[in-house]
Formats: sequence, structure tokens, C-alpha cells
Amino acid sequence: MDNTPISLRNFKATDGFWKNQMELVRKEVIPYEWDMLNDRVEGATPSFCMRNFRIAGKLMAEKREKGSAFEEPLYTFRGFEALPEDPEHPEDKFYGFVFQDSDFSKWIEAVAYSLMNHPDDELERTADEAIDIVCAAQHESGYLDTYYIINGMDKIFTNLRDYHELYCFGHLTEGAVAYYQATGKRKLLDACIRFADYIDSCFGSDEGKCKGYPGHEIAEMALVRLYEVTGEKRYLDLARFFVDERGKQPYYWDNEEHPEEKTPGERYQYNQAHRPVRDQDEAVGHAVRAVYLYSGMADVARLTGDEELWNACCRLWDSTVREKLYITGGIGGTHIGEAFSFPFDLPNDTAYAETCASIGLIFWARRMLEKEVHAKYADVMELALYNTVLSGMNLDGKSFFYVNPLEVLPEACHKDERKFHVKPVRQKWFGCACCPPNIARMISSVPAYAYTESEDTLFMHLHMAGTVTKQVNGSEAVFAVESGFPWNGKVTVTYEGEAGVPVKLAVRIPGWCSGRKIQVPEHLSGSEANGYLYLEGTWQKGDTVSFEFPMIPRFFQADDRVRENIGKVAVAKGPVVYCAEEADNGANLHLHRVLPGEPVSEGTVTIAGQTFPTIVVKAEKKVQKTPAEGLYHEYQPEEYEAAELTLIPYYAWANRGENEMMVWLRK
Ligand code: FUB
Ligand code: ZN
Repeated sequence: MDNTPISLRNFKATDGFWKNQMELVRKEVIPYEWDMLNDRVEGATPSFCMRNFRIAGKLMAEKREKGSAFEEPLYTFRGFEALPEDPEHPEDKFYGFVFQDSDFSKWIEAVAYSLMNHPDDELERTADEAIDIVCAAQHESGYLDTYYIINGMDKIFTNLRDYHELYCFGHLTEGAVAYYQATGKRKLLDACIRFADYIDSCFGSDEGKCKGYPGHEIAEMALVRLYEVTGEKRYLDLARFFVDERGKQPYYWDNEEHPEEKTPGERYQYNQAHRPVRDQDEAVGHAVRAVYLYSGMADVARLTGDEELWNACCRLWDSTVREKLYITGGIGGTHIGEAFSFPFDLPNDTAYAETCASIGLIFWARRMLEKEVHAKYADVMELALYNTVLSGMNLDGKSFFYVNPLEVLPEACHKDERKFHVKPVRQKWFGCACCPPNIARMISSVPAYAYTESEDTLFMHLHMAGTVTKQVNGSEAVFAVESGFPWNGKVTVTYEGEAGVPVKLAVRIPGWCSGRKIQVPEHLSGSEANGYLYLEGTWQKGDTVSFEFPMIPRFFQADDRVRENIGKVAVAKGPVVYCAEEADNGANLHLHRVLPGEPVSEGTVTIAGQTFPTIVVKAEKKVQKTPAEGLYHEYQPEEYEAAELTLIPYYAWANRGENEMMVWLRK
């Protein structure tokens, strides 16, 4: 057995922290998103998602009555943006982005995980009805993408670079597999299998087949998932084909008609198709695309034992983590192309750090872990999860960040065009609504990132409380985990399964902790490898292992090559990064300089009815001269007065209205 994520069914969450998040997604986010997908939220940008499926379903029904749906092409290009309704035929138009279908796919995936965590007949009924609407839109060939079904099937697969059909297929498949695993219902899965078979009949290395590949990756990892659930090797082969074809010269996309590339760099760098993936060693281009590709590469490398491909994954991992990762677990230094910038270019106030990109980074990290258990991957997974991913959602689950900056001056967001992408408060929804439903599927499946299992070992990557059941040679090992994460590092694991089950427990020792204390019953032995403590022996009911991973406030500085952060420090405690917000410290955060050598104190603050820990750091604040001395004046030693800065968890910022925020503080 490989090392794969645990089934959500084998995990009962008791974790105060994550259970709350998962419940928030179940009770607030999923119903809210369903209303959004049906354009029922007043004042929010309409989604058009289910509307498009309904229109496509109606067209398919009409065409079935008339005969072949390939007749009468309807194609007219309407651009990516939502257009005002055509007064003559409003009901027949596709609205929204070309990948609008994927909003449903992510939603159904979140629903699936939520049903596994918490069965809910009403939600399942709503999901089944939604699936009926989606499946009714499927073309008789198996093709299922409303943009082309509505606009004209004669143009399918003619713009693989930009038009996201294979992306929509990938998301639909991920959702379908999850829904099948949650409910045993095959309707959506069978629809995806038909779609996959259709794609497989069109693409591949056989003569006469199309040699194209997706402009926005995800189909690779989705096909692997479909392979794993069906056992059909063609899907793995197709995933590998897409991975291998990418970036080969002459470029496939040169034969498609495209607007000019807008992003600087080698041709097709934006899509990671500038050269074959095996020859790539720098994470480049659109950040979400990149990490979705690398996830698929890691999957294919694991399943095919392809070491060359795996080595490329490792080089790309190092490039991302050593040169292009924000301290908050965000990636994507520039809004131009929503992309990675050059190494060490990590601006704070113009950061992109898209929520989806950090989610994709987590997908990738877990896939790296599935092939190589090493704490360096889980450390990044944890960082991205507790900081940028959670920051993507308001504490009430009703509004969202797409971009996750590390420094905000609201006035600049409103008046400086270079920062228009940075919103000082979370938004109800977005015309391009990729992030909110991605957060929902991520959070509701978080136990599958916390724990993976191989034949005889349960791996605890994230210290998430709950009861985990693992089968070993037909016996049941059960571990009850209590955890103070992310606020304190006390973790206890009590064995509650059958006595003597030959199971190993591998617990990650977080990279941020030093001086941990671990107590293990005498009849168990422990050994350490790659940042994990492996415990084995004859487990007895009631055996308790206790860990204390000291979580203390720590000051960090960046590599000198991160020019933005020279002379600055950031503060983190355990996996949580902290920031200063105007609500606690008044305006003009930039006038402060913190004193990292001084002792800090800790307290609490209430934000939106919830209590959060604070770290209070000693600082000095520049005394401003009155009257002001003019825009420029001869240098004189500045005067500072004693001050303090109260820091809150980064992910909780912007829950008290528009205000300044800073992660990196001058020292
Ligand atoms: O292109 C589909 C999604 O929209 C991407 O993943 C996001 O970055 C946004 O551009
Ligand atoms: Zn997004």
C-alpha cells in the first residue's frame, strides 16, 4: 500500500480549532455558495454557474429532439466577462468566465467531504438535484462544458491554452470522485467517466490524436484520482501524456489562435509550458497553474516510479520554498499574470498570494509527502493552511479574500492603481470566484491532509485532534488524539484499538519547534527520520504518548535578497504568523520600530465575537513634529517614544472593518 490520505470516514474530528472551521463551512459557506451559484445573493456579483448548466441542459434536450447535437453550431465569441443580457434571447447565452462550471465542481466536492464528516439528508438532496441539472447538460459524446455546449460545439478543443475545458473537466472529476466516495452515488462519476473517455479518444500519443494539453492544469491530478477510484489505467496514461507533452517543441499552442502573451518571460512560461516539465527547475508563471501542475507531476511520478519526473518535482519544490514563498505560506509575488515573480521578489503591499495558490501548494505538499515522508513538506502545508488559506475567509464564512497581502494601507488600495488588486476587506463574491469554493473544499477535507497512511504506518502531519481508525492486517488500530494546535503545542495520543496490532505511528516534529518533550510508554520504541518520530511496539489499550512542542513567540528576518524586508522582522508563534493591525495600534503603523531583543507579553483580543491570542511586542514610535517639517528637511536624529505593538494572528485580520495591517515590521 502506498502512503495515501486517510478516508474522512476513518476520522472523527474533535479538534476545537478545525472542527469549528469545518462546521463553519458546513453551516455557512456551503449554503451561501449554493445561493451564489444560483445568483440569489443580493448585491454580490452574479455567478451564472447553475444558470449556464440549465441553459446547456435545455439546449441538449432540444437538440436530442432534433437529432445530432453536433449540427447547427452556435458559436459566437463573447469574451470572458459577464455581458449584459441580450434582450432578444437572454435565456440562450453563456455568462461569466469560461471556467464558470468549475464553481459547481468545487462546491460539490466540498459538499462531499462535508457529508462524510457530517451526514445531512437535506444537503445531499440539494446536491443530487444539482447533479441532475449538471448531467442533463452533458453532450451525447460525453463532452461536458457549458461554455462550448452553449456557444458551439464546433469550437471545442480549439483553444486549449486559454479556454479551460480540460480545467473544467479536472474540477468536475475531482468533485465527482469525492461525491461518489461520500455517497456511493455514481451519476456524476459516470458522467465524468464518459467525459474522460471522450477526452481520451481525442488526446494521446496514438497517431491522429490531438497532441495538446491543458492551458490551466488540474486535469493531470484529476485523472490520477479517477484512475485510483476506477483502476482504469488509461486515465493514468492520459495524465502522464498531458504532463509529458507540455512544453515540447514545436509548441502545440502555436497552432492555435491566441492573443499575444502579456506576461514577460519565455513563451508559454505563464502556463509552465516554456519547456518540457522534466527540464524545468524554477517555479514560474501563473502560481495556481504551477502548483496544480506540480501536484499532477508528483502524482504521476509516485504511481509510475518515474525518478526523472520526481527529481523535477524536487527542484521545483526547492525553487518555490527557498526563493518564492511568503512567510505566510502565500505564493505569487505579482498580480501581473497572477504569477510567481523572480527569485526573492516578495513585495508585501502589492503581493498577489492568491488563496487558491496556497491551496494548490497544500495539494502539492501532500503529494510530495505521499512519495517521500519528510517534514519539510508538511511544514509548508501547515504554514499555508493556518495563514494564507484561513486568511482567505472572513471569520463568519461570508466574505473572502482572493489576494492576501502582507501589508495594507486602505487608501492605497482605493487610489493607487498598482494596488487595485489588493482589497482592504473581504468581498462577498467575485466575478472570477475561484477562491471561495476552493477554500470550502480545502477546509472540509483537512483531515485528509493531517493524516496519511501506508500499509502499517499512520502518519500525523498536522496535529489535529480526533479519533483515527486504521486497518492493519484485518485488525483495527484506533488512536485518539488531543491537541492544543495551533495555540499550544501539547499533543497526546491514546491508543484505543485492539491490543498488539502491529501499527507504527509517525508523528511530525514541526520545523518551528526546538526543545520538544516526548513521553512514550516503555514497551514502545521510538526512532526519528526526516523530521518524524516513528513509534512502534506492542500497543496496548490506554497507551498514551504525550508531546510538548514548545510554541513561543519568535522573531524572524528574511534573506537579505528579499529587498522589501531588509531591516524588518515578522513574528510567529508555532505555525501561526502574527500581524499588526490598526484596530489595536492606531493608524500609521509605519512609524513604529519594534525591539526584537525585548521580552514580549501575551494576551487576548475579541474579534467578531471570538477570542484570539495576541503577542504584545515592545516598540518605539517616532515622535512627529508639529508643525510638520516639510516634505524634505535636513537630517536630524529622530525622536522616538516608548510604545508597544499588539499583534494578532494574520488570518484574523480585516474582520474589524478597513484598516492598516503589517506583517513585516521595521526594527
Ligand atoms: O483560471 C481559473 C482560475 O481563475 C485560476 O486558477 C485563478 O488564478 C483565476 O485566474
Ligand atoms: Zn482563486
